[in-house]
Amino acid sequence: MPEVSPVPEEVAAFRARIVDKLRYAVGKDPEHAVGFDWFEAVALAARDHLVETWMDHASRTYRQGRKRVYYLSLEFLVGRLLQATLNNLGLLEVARAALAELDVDLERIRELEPDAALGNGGLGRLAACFMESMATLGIPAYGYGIRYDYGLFRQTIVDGWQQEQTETWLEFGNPWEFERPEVSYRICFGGSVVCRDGESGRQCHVWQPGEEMRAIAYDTPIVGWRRHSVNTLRLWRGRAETDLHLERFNAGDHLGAVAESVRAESISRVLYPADDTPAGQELRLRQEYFFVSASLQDLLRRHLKQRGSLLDLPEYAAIQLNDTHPSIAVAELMRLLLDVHGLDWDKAWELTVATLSYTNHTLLPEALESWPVALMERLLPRHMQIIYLINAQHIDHLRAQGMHDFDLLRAVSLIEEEHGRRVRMGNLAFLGSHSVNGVSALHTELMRKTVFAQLHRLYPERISNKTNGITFRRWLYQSNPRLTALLVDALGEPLLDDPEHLLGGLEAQAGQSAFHQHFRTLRRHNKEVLTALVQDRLGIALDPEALFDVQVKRIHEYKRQLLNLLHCVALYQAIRDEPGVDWGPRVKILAGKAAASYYQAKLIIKLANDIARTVNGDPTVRGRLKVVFLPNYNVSLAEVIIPAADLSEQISTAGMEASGTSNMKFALNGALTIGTLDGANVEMSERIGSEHMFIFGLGAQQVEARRRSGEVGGAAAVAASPRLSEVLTAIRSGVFSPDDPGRYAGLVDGLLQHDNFMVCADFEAYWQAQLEVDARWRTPGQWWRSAVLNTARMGWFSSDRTIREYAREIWRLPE
Ligand code: T68
Repeated sequence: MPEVSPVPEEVAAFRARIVDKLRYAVGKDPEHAVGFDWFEAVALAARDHLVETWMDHASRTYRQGRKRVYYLSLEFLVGRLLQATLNNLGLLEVARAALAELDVDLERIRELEPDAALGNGGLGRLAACFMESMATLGIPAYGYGIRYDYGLFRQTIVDGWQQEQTETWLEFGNPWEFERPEVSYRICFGGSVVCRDGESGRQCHVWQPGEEMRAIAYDTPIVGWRRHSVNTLRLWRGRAETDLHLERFNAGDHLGAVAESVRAESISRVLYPADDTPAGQELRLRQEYFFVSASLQDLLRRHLKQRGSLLDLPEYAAIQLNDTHPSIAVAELMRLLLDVHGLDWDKAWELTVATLSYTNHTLLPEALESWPVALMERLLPRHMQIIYLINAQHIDHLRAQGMHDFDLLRAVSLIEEEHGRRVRMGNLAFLGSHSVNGVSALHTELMRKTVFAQLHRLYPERISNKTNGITFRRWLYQSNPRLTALLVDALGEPLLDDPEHLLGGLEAQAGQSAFHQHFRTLRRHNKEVLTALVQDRLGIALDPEALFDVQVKRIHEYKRQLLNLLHCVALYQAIRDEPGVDWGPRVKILAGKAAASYYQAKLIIKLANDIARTVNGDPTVRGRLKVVFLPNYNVSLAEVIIPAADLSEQISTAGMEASGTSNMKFALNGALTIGTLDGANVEMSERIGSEHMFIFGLGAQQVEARRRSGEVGGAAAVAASPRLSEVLTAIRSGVFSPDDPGRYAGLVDGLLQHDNFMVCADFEAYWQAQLEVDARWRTPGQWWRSAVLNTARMGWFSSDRTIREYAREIWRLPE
């Protein structure tokens, strides 16, 4: 990133601070310090720079009585913080120079920081982008979540299969956080509820819990661009009320003496390794309640301290629920207002709805959370009572309006009666919030028509759309410093402060071949960096001149990595059949994790590796196609892969990807997208121009129509496409799995019988779109014009824009 040469005095001061931290906080002198010691010292030095702005911002917010945003999320996929922090502080070059004087390379130090992988995928990364944008825009905000000891598992590939290892990101400590043992709340589970006569003759409910534990706060400061403001990411850790039961220990029961402690701490032990799969585990519900209760107690305490009454809560606090994972907040906020703070039901409900809002991230039926009533009654008996009461009021209200239709009442009820009695968390979040939003225009429209159709009819104003965005600080300035330098060169330094509006200025350069040349040169450099990484990790040599065709994201059937692999095989067969044709060269790069219990997704990873081994080892291919599966996809790997991609694969079954955000990262970095009209791809094509993307396949309505018509199998599509037939025959017969020829028989037969994700149905269209990709690639003037226009037209997809929309329309913050 272009930064004016650092001022020597600043460098000297920062160097002194690093040495100081090394000596007095890490306890080493420069002669004996090893790599991680240096990382820690630099991180602590950088953190010092945050603290003043952090405190200023907090006390200004307090003094001015500003409304605060509370973003409740079970996931924050933060990644590494060193470079992001130095960048936003404007200290990156200062730190680089200071370290160089100490004979230490910043790049090497940077690599030593573990990724904070406290999230599964897009939902968690969105929360991290939002935190950065809120700090940049000066919006006072707290992110609330869980400080997991183990983040998302580390993926290794053994003999082509995914294996999961624990991710020990805290092994060497975490220099960014402040432990706050004094900020701790009691969290209860189980027991029973008794009814007593309270003052003024009102009945009050007293929850007599069966278990108690504590939540302890850990704060990480999150700095905005140009240190505009610093907000807090407050993560909770579980602790027992009593760490060690001394009598039991002294009586010789050494394990029993710490059992309570182990149980309490297990609540924040691991990130639930689910991505759109049914969670259904008691621990997960405990985690959800644990962090929601701690966060609500914390923010109510803050509000009461400042305002003295809870009656004006919605004017000073906006609570955003990131998906349904924190939706027990509806019942918990009611409980706190009713039972702890003595408000009456109607007032409590009014305040709850006015304070809460909810973002939905998926329409997949299996990902819509619901909890068995029996489990809720056992774990959260008071909450279950409150949920029944909310439901009764809601249904009574509808009946009073003349609505008696049984199907309608059943659909909008908080309790599902069909599959054993369960609490529908989506409906609870909907009813308990004044605003419900989707994350792309198409997704929001489908929300209105499908999962929330009936509730939407009852509350037509409640659903709105807030199309996702990404922070350009990380996904452009940090991950692609060369492109950033080129953009600043072309558009001037102010670009960095307002890329959302100024990037468009690049359009003027889109037709200039000299500019194309610069664009190509920097892309070539980024591809060399990725090539070196692939060589280093996998021993596979890539040609940086080849077209880099990339699909990186969680492995899921609806994201259709399988479709990409079928194209891979088709291309492989075409190269072998017609060796004289000018194929490629192309490099297919895939990366992503499968949920540990998701067999089909793991089989797809195995297939990718089987295909890679066969194709890369086949001399007749002569390097015109290479296939790479990069293990352990995470934020840091994304930062290397995305700026090196020529083609971005966004090929989900239309109607199934709520938004996607990697699609935005690729396009911003000048990759062309091959994709379906799904999620935010639709809005990208409107803004970029569909002629600068490769759009193919069935649309959401066509997918729906096909499903309704009962056309379920892939056999017809296979019969109509000799190419697809040949591909599937090869995979089925063991061409890629000679060690176990039957490995993929089930997978292929499954496709023929139930093409649930339209892989067969879309194959031919995808193949044709890929031919267009090849043709455009062979016409560099056109390719690079499209690439430049992709970058130029992505300004709107900044998470600053998204956050401004939330601030104005949902949180109602003053402008
Ligand atoms: C993603 N959802 C959407 N879910 O799939 C993606 N789910 O289209 C969208 O862009 C993104 O959210 C941001 O809006 C997820 O990432 C999960 O990670 C998840 C985690 C636990 C349970 C269910």
